Amino acid sequence: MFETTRRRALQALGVGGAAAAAGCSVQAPSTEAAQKQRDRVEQAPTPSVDRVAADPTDIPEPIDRDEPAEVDVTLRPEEVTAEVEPGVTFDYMTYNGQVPGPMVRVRRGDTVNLTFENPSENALPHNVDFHAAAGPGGGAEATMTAPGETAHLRFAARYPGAYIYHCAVPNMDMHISAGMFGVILVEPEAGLPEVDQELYLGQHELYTDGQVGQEGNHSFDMAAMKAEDPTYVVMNGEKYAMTPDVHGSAATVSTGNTARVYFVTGGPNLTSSFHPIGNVWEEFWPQGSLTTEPQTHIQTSPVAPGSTCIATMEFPVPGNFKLVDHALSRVARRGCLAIVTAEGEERPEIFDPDPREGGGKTTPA
Ligand SMILES: [Cu+2]
Repeated sequence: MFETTRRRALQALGVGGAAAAAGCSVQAPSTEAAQKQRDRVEQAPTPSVDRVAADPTDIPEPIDRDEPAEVDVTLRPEEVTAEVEPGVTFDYMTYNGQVPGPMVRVRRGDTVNLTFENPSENALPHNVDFHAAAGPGGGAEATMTAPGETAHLRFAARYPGAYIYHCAVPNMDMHISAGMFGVILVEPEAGLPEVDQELYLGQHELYTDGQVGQEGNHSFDMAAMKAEDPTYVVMNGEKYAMTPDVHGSAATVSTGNTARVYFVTGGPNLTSSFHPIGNVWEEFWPQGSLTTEPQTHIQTSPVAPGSTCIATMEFPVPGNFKLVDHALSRVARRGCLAIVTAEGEERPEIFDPDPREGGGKTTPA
């Protein structure tokens, strides 16, 4: 009965059936047509939220218990209009109004009781596929909801690591590109080593009918997505979101601190070459799997769409440390950057930017 009702609701919204599943209802315009389209962005509406960028320090407390527990989690797919950068708006799809969606934290052996509420104000059906859930679709079918519906899912967190969750409706690439991805961290039974700072960052691509920086409302561009030709590549949903000039550094730490970064590539298409400029990943857990020993002193590592990494960094000297995708045109041209600021004493024995007596730079005589 419920299945039938839901299917009817989805069909009414034009998303049921094989055509939607194949994503073939949208014709790809020619490059010239796409260019013309890109010159015609609409005037920007008033954003419905102040910011869509998740606070990288908004992470649940480390788990402090020795027994399994039932953990209640509520996810709400929220369709919001927000700025990608000043003067440029985009209609995002999010979990709980932020990109990436809220970080969920459980312990191996816990049971997750998920409530999935699709608000009636939404226009589209949504769901969630947890890579940490062992079961069909990671829960996608169980949580498939039309606006106004609520679904429930229960699953055991059986393997330790950081795992992506993401929307998996038939137009899943579009929904992920509009912002629908996040991380569930399943801590090992023994917990994780204590660190001074934890950070949560997510990279993904926005495919729009505008150019980078072109003021107005950018609409989603299906042809650009199909061609894997993004307008913006961003961390936490907005151009240079977590830098001092926008929402502030992802974090400010003290020299001597250790930070642990939970990083997810939502994609839907581009692999991140994740790198900390002026640093290395002291410890690096590929794919976010905590079953293995970490790699050490890693400079740049691929993080594929639909995957994560866990990485620690140390700050022996002060300064701004840029976390980037080392496919650097995405940083210089498309907005993919976060900064961690370290404050403390200079240590010239480690790094001395001006070692000559008297200082200054020299030019040939
Ligand atoms: Cu969705």
